[in-house]
Amino acid sequence: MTDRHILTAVAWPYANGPRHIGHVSGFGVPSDVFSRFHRMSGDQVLMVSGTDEHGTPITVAADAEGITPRQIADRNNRIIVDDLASLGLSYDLFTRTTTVNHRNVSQEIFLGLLKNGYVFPKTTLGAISPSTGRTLPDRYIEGTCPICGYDGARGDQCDNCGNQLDPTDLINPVSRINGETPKFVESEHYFLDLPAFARALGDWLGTRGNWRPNVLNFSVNLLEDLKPRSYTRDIDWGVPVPLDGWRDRDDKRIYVWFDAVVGYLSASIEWARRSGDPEAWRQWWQTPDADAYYFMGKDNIVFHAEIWPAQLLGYNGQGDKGGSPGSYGALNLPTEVVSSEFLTMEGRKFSSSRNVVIYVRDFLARYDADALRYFIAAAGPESQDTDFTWAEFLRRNNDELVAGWGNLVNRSVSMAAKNIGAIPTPGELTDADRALLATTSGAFAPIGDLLSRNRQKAAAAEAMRVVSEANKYLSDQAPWKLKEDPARRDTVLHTALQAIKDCNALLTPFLPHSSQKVHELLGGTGVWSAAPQIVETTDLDDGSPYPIITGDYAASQAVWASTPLPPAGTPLATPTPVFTKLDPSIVEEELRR
Ligand code: MET
Repeated sequence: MTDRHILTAVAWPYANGPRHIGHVSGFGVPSDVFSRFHRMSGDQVLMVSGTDEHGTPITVAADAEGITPRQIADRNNRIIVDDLASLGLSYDLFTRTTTVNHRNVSQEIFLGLLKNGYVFPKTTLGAISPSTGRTLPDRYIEGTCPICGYDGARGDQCDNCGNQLDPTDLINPVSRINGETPKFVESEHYFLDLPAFARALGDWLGTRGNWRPNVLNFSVNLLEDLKPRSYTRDIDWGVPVPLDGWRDRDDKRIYVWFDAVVGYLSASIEWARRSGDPEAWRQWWQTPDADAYYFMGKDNIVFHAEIWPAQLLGYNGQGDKGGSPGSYGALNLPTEVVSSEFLTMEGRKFSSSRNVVIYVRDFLARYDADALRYFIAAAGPESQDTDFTWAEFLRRNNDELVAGWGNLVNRSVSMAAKNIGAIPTPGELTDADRALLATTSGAFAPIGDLLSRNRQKAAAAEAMRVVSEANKYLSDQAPWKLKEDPARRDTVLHTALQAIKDCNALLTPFLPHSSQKVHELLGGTGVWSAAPQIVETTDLDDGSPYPIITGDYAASQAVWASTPLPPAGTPLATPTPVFTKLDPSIVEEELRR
């Protein structure tokens, strides 16, 4: 184990429905590849997230179904937990924002900001529906964006230019629920004084030169137009505002985004409380050399590169008004906001309402989790918008996983099992043998460097290049032609199996499920790469039941280095294929679906 503490902070999926493969290509697979790589390197990773359960879409869904927001959240939390665990995402804790712990931590951050003067009260105009008299949530107001002129902008954000908006900013606002023009009435709110952080945010971003350029540029541009943002909303579902006269009101809550980002901290605290050392979270949040990497799709950048850092700076007393840290003490800012771009599907934007969508669970009902993980890592939207096509998914699966990696494993282990029935005894190595082993064992450093910088596409491509070197070695040495020279045949097979062991470690962050199988095919026993577990548990404070994702990842044997095969003579069985070859007919079939 190293002393390096790495927080993997994964965006919290919104609990208004099941997640599709576009979602998991943004926050999911990249964060898991990163965490698994660092755990293999011996670093102390804490990977946290949960379902984001407050906010208006959930109240609107609840109204539509005639059930409570909590019932909607409970149902979708469970679906999302199942999906993410099935994908093998190795959260130390995947929780939810409706816990008492999360409420308390969110309120502490608000109070710390208030104490330092970064949150202030102000009366503003809030939208209500003239026909019902009810508050009209920001997202349910649509109009023309005053910044870019896009005419489908919403009251909270313009999806075209990415700027945050207030409903009163919109030109020609209308209700998306019934088309009427909203009425704006006075309403008291608290605001986060973002302009007071312009200098501190600028200084911080000025030290972030190794971020992806598009993420950094976008974040720096946000600083040009910092305005106070409403910290509270007229809504009855969310974290109560922890002030006398506000706490018990059922029409004011903290804005969903301002509690959701606090989730990274509250989940770390919940994890520590569950681990039996309630202070353990501090190692990831308060030691100066701890790192925190935040993973998300690009529509979330503003909240992670501006709002959350501002909340942290204000809580720490590091904005223009100074101040002192709240009762937790000063908290670390993000090391990096790792944002991916968008995944489209067969040339179109994902849309649940227009049925342009592939839900994670539907995908996993028909295909292996590792096949999807590999596609996302090798061909996903890492730094530009990328199209998912079934034809490309089929090609990556059949050519790279099955014919490339799977075939190397299958033919080598088959030959050793058939001829020797065990790990062979190697004789003296030739130059060709040594060259292959130098290639595979030498690949950990450069691929590790790519993974530590989240260049996962390049890392996956390089790992597959090493696999093809091993395939070439096997074809060149042709152990099947060495019947007359069993000693040399055994040396070639031993070399190939050792190369496979190295390649398997290199591919483990991408392919945790199949790497366990390959480990066993090579005569290994025990856990190679631990899988996440769903555990039915209860709220630490109020006892209500919910499922979490957690895992004993320290039980994994996988390390980021070349490790020797089991001793010669360890029995090997005839392998079953590690990957499933897909019939080209699935492309037509899926396109019809
Ligand atoms: N719920 C948000 C989304 O799905 C992410 C929140 S991250 C704190 O975009």
